[in-house]
Amino acid sequence: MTKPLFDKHTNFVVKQENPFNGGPPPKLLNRSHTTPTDLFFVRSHGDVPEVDVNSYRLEINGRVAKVLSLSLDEIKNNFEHVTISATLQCAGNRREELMAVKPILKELKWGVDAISHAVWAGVRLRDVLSAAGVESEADSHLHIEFGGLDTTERLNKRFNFGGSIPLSKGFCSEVILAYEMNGEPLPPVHGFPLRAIVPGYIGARSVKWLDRITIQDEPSQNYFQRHAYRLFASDIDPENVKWEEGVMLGEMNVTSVICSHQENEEVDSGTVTIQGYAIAGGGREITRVDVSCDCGATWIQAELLKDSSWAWTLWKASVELKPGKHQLAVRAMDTAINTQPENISQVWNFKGYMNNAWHRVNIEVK
Ligand SMILES: Nc1nc2c(c(=O)[nH]1)N[C@H]1C(S)=C(S)[C@@H](COP(=O)(O)O)O[C@H]1N2
Ligand SMILES: [Mo]
Repeated sequence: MTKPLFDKHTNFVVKQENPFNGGPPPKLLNRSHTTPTDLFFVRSHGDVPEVDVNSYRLEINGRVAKVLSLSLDEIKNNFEHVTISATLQCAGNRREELMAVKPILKELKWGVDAISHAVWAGVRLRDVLSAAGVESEADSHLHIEFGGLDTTERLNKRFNFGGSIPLSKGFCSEVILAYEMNGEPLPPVHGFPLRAIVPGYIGARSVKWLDRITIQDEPSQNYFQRHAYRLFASDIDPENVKWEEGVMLGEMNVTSVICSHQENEEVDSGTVTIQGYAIAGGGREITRVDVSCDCGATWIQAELLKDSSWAWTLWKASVELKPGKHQLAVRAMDTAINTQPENISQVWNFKGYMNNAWHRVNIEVK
């Protein structure tokens, strides 16, 4: 087997080469709380831009008292260095299950692998914004637009990737501009030299190859804010869609996934250990993970391996299983007692986002 591009692990599953997209095999995904960088999933809408760090500048403009243009060294030297342990999840994670219900066109078929965890280091976004004279209280109604150096084509136009978050979120201490990932400089495929990390939000807002921050009255006009990454009802399709009516996605929802077993896997009877991950959006924490071995008729509580609020919770449960077919299922609950819908039909939408139905895996015990 040839090694995938961008220094990825030999077992990294490439979903698309141009632009490069892929993720880790589920069984390797929850082997450690922090995903090794060479297994960390990649979601890119355009080619990885080549950046000359000597001429690189981050521009901060729009509704600021002082426009800034910062080199990477200025970012590193002028602001406090901070680290945050945070999980990134794409809004398209688990789209494959939605596609099995009804086709979804022109979107990547993510299994449970569009999620990973890393320790990021950089500077707080709010420190940089404060240097530009942005005020958290007076400006709390504004939005922060992030622009990337990569380009992509949609609706016959070529443009840079971008998106935005409310200014109130941008002033939270967990939101950083990262130049390190797992103790190393940010690799090219993950956004070198600088990216936004917006924990608790869909991955799309953690803009890679970041070179522009614009403070503005409204959310970004970028395609990836105004068309893509909006959630529509199940009766909406590409023919009848009114783009402005979808919900612009921000915070993630609560979800949980089985990583230890794959569909139709055969296992030996006796003690079976089921493992996976769970994550709550918006900084809420996972309070409980329930596992069923009988299609959801009865449940047992999984053991939780806890970490910080911006991280996923890995979990495990051991069960005694007799020979025969079993449907494993998992559902999680967060601190706001949000839980997951039972059926995939309750969450189907034509862009294939935010699938958090109970995750089910059929196995055969021998
Ligand atoms: N500039 C830029 N930033 C981007 C993207 C992109 O295509 N271009 N993809 C976004 C999406 S949809 C996700 S889920 C995350 C994935 O981050 P990763 O590739 O480091 O896993 O990056 C986000 N940031
Ligand atoms: Mo994404």
